[in-house]
Amino acid sequence: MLFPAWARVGPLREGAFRGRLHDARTAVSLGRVLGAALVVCFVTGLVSHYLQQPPSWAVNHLPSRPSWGYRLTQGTHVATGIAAIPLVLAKLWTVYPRLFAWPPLRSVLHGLERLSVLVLVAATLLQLVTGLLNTVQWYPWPWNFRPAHWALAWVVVGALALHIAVKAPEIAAHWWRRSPGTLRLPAADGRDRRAFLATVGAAVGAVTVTTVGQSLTPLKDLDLLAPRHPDHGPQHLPVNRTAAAAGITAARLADWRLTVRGPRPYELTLPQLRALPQRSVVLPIACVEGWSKNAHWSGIRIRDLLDRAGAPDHARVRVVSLQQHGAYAVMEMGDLYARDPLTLLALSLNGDVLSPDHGFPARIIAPNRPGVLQTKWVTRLEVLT
Ligand SMILES: Nc1nc2c(c(=O)[nH]1)N[C@H]1C(S)=C(S)[C@@H](COP(=O)(O)O)O[C@H]1N2
Ligand SMILES: [Mo]
Repeated sequence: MLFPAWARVGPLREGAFRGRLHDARTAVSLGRVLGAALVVCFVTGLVSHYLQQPPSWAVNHLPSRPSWGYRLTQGTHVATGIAAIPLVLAKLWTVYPRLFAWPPLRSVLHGLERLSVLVLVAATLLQLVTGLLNTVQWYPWPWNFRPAHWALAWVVVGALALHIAVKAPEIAAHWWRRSPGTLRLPAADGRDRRAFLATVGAAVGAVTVTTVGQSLTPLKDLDLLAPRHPDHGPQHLPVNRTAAAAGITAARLADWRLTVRGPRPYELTLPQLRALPQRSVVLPIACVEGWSKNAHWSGIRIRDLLDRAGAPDHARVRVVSLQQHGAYAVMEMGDLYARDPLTLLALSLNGDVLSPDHGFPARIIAPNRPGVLQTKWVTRLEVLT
């Protein structure tokens, strides 16, 4: 006998878990909301990945509209990820007695199913926790966050799809409160379940309401837990990396000029840039970490700067910052962004000259673009053909 009866002790005992909420109906009620949150989080994560790091063939096809697109998708990504944390904890509480199912292994197929659940639980917990820590820019692990978050996302959806497929009959049987053919549940059970689900709903509501204001600005006054508050920062806009943190010093700005490389290269000083036709736009900074806010920007259209350099219509642009180290010192944008009339080399923010922390003397602001690509302290544009 593979699993002798005497080994059936502690939580492995028959009837060790008597709670009536550890049942399939509760698991399905929670699972479908959790599943929806994870799918929305996954899809918005894909959007973020491709906007930030497109494969080379896609660079010139990334849409620069709607201008608020990334603000919406990334705000949703972070909000659904945060909401999924209490949901996943409640779901695990509901089903954990199954960890002690007897016998532990019924067949090879049963073993594989248990293994897939282990992968699903481990990957989901790791993904949600590291994602949450990323929103506060805390990386207490040795690997690079972004590629790991990307790879793990596929593990989570793959394991989730398998889980839903394996459980499809059970999900279908418990989808409705009273499935045809099943016994009517005792009233007390229904009441307990409603109380439990209401508590989980309250927890989801609490974490959402206290964080979503970082991006959904009408709720900004309730934003008690998010790392950034939309109103806190110079010129009424939060700052992710300060000039000091990026190594931008007064000495390095002393003889600043904008260099444009292309078929007809040129250089412009700040007074010369200010003398060019200025445009004003309202566009958000939408940080990948979940905060976002609209602001008024003015400066010179990138397309005007490119035309002056004799750039062909389909040219991409490389934007180089004065910042010397770090992933955001250099960025590229495709032609749809570069040609969009809203894309500026901004010199001013909310009516004043850019503050040092917002990228003085010049920064990029473009529609539907992850914050990480809104390069600050721009020193050079390179036409790429
Ligand atoms: N050169 C450079 N530009 C940068 C960054 C940076 O670290 N270095 N951070 C980016 C990030 S992550 C965001 S969200 C925006 C924030 O712009 P803000 O600080 O003006 O709000 O700037 C982007 N531009
Ligand atoms: Mo950001």
